[in-house]
Amino acid sequence: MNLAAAPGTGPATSPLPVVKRSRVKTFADLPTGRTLVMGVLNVTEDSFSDGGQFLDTEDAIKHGLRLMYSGADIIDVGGESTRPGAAFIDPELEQQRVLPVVEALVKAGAVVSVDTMHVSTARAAVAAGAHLINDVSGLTHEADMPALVAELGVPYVLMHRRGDQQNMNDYAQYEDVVAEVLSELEALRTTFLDAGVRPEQLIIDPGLGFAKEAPHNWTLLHRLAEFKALGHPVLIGTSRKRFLGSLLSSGGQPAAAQDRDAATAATSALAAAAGVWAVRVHDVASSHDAVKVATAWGHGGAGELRQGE
Ligand code: PMM
Repeated sequence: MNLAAAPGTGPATSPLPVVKRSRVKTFADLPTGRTLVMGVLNVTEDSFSDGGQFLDTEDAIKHGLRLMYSGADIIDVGGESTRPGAAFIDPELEQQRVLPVVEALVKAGAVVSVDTMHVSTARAAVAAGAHLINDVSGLTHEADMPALVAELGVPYVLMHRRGDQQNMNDYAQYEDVVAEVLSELEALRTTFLDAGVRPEQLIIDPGLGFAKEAPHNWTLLHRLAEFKALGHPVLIGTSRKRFLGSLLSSGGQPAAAQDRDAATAATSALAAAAGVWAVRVHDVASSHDAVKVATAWGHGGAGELRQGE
């Protein structure tokens, strides 16, 4: 397949940006002394905050490089919108969108994750150099995912969700959101371990905004320690989400998605102080600063941050 010429990835004649080859990074190269910043790169037409901006392959690669130079530790490349009500897309089209971007960013020296619910896309992205799989399906989509993760041996983000992008809001009903999300994640974890996945491969995500209303999201954020207690690294995604828009609303109108980055950075600082492994954000620079502040605060003056950390 000629990925550069694939439909939905830009005109066949448009040359891709020249990407200087850097030393290819591995997952083990990621810093360990602080919370990591994962930059969001949606190669989609309809993601709620940046849909349509980076559908063209060249624009997507350029934005990925911008995220990298802004301090992203990981670039999360997705080709299918997961916002409530989004249409399902064919994994073939998803691959046409994400694979050339994954390849180019890996070549440029980025650690790359692929945000996908599809086994075929996860497999192809890892073959193209992706270092981890970020699956928001909560295993509601493709039952073969645990077998693939066991086979590939790569890190995998296990996120909590109920239902799919078309009906998940109907399932945002909990008696005790923390207890229920934890027990549903534990059941999923068992499925992965039974399939042969090693515990060290799993990264846990409570899935903020996925079958959750604003009060659920705030309760989950308030009690991140209980997710850390599962014994895996924890990832959270608050970036520009609806619950931040409602918090910042004025005159009865939620704040626009692009006006939620300061609030996102505040959640990054608090999540870093709570010891999460990574925050997934659109505006990398502000969250990178936020994480640095939280780390320095946590050290209480004992030990300097190394350059670049
Ligand atoms: N949120 C979105 C997409 N992918 N992945 C993980 N692990 N956690 C999240 O919270 C998450 C995600 C939706 O946000 P977007 O449409 O702005 O990418």
